[in-house]
Amino acid sequence: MGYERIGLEALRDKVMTAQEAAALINNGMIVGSSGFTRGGDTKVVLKAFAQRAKNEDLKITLVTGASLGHDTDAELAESGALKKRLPFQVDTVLRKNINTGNVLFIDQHLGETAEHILNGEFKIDVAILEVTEILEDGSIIPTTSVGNNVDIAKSADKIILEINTSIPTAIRGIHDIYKVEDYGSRTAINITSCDTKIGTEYIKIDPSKIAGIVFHDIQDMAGDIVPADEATSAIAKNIVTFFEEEVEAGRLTKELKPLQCGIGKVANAVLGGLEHSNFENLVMYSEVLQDSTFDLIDSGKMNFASASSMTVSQECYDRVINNIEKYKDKIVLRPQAISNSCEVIRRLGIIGINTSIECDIYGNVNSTHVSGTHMMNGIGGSGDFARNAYISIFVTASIAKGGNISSIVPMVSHVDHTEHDVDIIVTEQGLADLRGLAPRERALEIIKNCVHPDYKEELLSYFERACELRGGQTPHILEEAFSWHTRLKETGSMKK
Ligand code: 0RQ
Repeated sequence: MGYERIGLEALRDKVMTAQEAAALINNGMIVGSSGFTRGGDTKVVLKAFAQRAKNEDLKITLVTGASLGHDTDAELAESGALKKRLPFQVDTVLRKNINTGNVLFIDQHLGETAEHILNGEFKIDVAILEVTEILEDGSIIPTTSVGNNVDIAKSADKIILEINTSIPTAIRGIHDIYKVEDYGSRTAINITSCDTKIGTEYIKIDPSKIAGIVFHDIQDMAGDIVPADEATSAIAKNIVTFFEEEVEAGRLTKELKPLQCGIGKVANAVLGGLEHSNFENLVMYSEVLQDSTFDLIDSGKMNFASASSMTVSQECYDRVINNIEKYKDKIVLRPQAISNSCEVIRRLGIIGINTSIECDIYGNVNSTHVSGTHMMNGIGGSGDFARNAYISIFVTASIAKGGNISSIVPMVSHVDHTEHDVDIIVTEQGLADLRGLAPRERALEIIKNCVHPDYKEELLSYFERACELRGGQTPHILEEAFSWHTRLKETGSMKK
């Protein structure tokens, strides 16, 4: 049944069922699990715990790398097993529970969670980690993500390992495990290009902490690939044109700079747009590898991609996992404390492309809260990259919900990324280059280039009246600033 994957033979009597492993988790515990946007999530123990919680009064705090697949978050939320969840999620059932206040949610920069674990805010009681094998000294090899596994394992009192036999042990060598030292003895994270490796192929853990080993052969849940539509294709085209102009102006070369791209249909369309462009020898320093990354690698456009996880369609998953040797010198998976390290992002000079729910006339961006109150997914790594990128780009369709919502509003109803961190805003209407512009100039650039025609006149009128009536560095009419959101609430549309 895969016992040869347990190199440290003394551990073989720790093999148990998912139900037996779930029984090691007690009410009130802080549980850390592997998993980052579906990649490398634990697949059986948390689900068994959700089943247990249907009949027992059990609530845990769950810390992961990012979101989980296989409806695990939904099952935990539905059975009432979650007291608190961090640092990211994308599940509709969990989202509902967060927004009704049933589950408390900490929306956290993904690059910072490890710090919060290590400084003791979230001392992990039980870690559950997916691995491909346990080596002779008890070290472990992660699967399709690294996430916060290193720090979760270090903090945990007990460790449960899920050995996923569907993943070939040949995946060993794809990870670069580096542990940031404690403050006081911390040195530079010496990554000077996307393909620099500074660590080991395995995560070193204390084998005496291993309390249970569970086998399964369940693949990662496949990512949904939403094909590019008119709006996302136009956004991608606007970005490619911008890159071409930057090359012409001598600020970028045909290799561009290391790319970071958020997840979702816009991100995939943007990277897809590069496949048919003149850019070459591209590299990526991001947090998630998506289908478009592997398409760029296979077409010879991209030389190397670094991230913390891979989240791809079934077709792409099979292509990569069954040909893992082919990709070993083209990709690396790192702990998210490294993939999202501000120090490394700033050093490499990254072009960060992330998505907003709405942005305002000055370039403040809301990526997380619908109408200022309701959580969508979370900030994810977008803040780690936006704040430190060489060029920070935010993309959004200019309208949502059939045109009843303008994604460009007088004032954002929640701020994730301030105007100080946002260089470029792109919609299907056009691109606003905000570099070197003061707030009053930024407003005109955004209104001129990005706003949907249905909302342009009213937004310009708002800005002009704000300048005239109130003035200031960043003119606003505060009693009117959220009138578009209140109109949406009252009438179902932001339109007058
Ligand atoms: O709702 O699904 O009900 O139709 O928001 O919007 O246009 O499908 O776009 O899937 O790329 O998601 C910002 C949420 C965009 C995502 C966000 C509604 C819209 C739709 C989704 P429906 P789209 P996407 C990498 C970096 C933050 C984290 C991040 C996200 C739904 O990209 O979570 O970037 N990003 N992390 O109708 C109300 C508006 C709206 C709106 C769109 N203004 N008001 N609803 N929608 N605009 C990932 C990690 O770090 C792991």
